[in-house]
Amino acid sequence: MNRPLGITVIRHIVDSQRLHPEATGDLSGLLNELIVAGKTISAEVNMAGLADILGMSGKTNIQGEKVQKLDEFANNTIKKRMARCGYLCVMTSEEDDDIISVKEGYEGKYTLAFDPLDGSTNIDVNVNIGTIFSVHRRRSSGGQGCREDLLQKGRDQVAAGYILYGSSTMMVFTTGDGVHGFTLDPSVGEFYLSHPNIRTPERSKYLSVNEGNSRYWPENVRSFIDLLKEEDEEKKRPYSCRYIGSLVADFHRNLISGGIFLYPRDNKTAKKNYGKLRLLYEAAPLAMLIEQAGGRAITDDGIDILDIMPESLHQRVPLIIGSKLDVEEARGYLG
Ligand code: AHM
Ligand code: MG
Repeated sequence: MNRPLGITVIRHIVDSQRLHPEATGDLSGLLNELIVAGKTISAEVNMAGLADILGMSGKTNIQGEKVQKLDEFANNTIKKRMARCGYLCVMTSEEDDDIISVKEGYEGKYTLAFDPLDGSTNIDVNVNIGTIFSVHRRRSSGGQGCREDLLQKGRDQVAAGYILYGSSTMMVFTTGDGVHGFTLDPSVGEFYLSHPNIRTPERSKYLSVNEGNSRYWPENVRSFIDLLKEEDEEKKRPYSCRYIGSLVADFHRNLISGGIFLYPRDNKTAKKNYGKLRLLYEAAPLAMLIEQAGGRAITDDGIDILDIMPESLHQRVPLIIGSKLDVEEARGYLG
């Protein structure tokens, strides 16, 4: 990549803002703060494997500070940074039970929902993890925001995206003008545009599902997944199976290469009767991204994820997301 000529994420955001003369710059400012938080988390994630070697995995690190677990670190980094960015009125995190207030005097017009470190079971084994975010415009007027500001349909998101900590760190986001991907050059500390206007293939290449749960799935889900594994020359089936167990990483691979990811409801536990994944922190932001890239996201009974009105902050939802033709086939089959 030619660095001096590369388009940085900030330049891309500012250029996009120029297309909207009515924009105040607040959304650009908010994204900029998220980028800084993402870079901070990325640096820490890259050090995670060294923690033991450097003797920092105990209770205190060499500076005498308490060492936090990586997911706590990510959560605190975003909360602290965003609470005084001046663009938000309230936040919610997958890691916190209740809404998160912003600093008094710094209230702004947007809300933020985030999963600080998705795929956290993969942290200790050096497998890709990521931060997912979702931004809405507030509904209340002035002062601190409230729960109702956060309980909005995915369809009304003004921005959504993720930062993936993988073989390289990538930021992928949309503000409703397509999906764009940026790769972090760690030697410069800048994200450069590497994947402009991502379009996901219409037909899947990969099938991503936790087959270990198959005995607990509803019968129609099980037979639909069996169908994806049957030979079909025209649809190039059976699809290859790929399942990382980090939604953000499974999603990213399928976004680029084409794929269908399913986390249906199961009858293993009462909780998972609604699926495992969370509407506000996982399903809705990824649904906005996939629709912007030409794909689809639905529940296992055929409802568009973006049309679901959330009732609670940590609501779970069965999720089928990915290439348009396969997700529409699922809708026809299951809906
Ligand atoms: P997390 O946010 O606590 O990490 O949990 C969500 C993760 C997703 O990233 C992933 O798709 C899913 O859980 C994997 O679940 P399972 O191990 O049941 O297949
Ligand atoms: Mg998660």
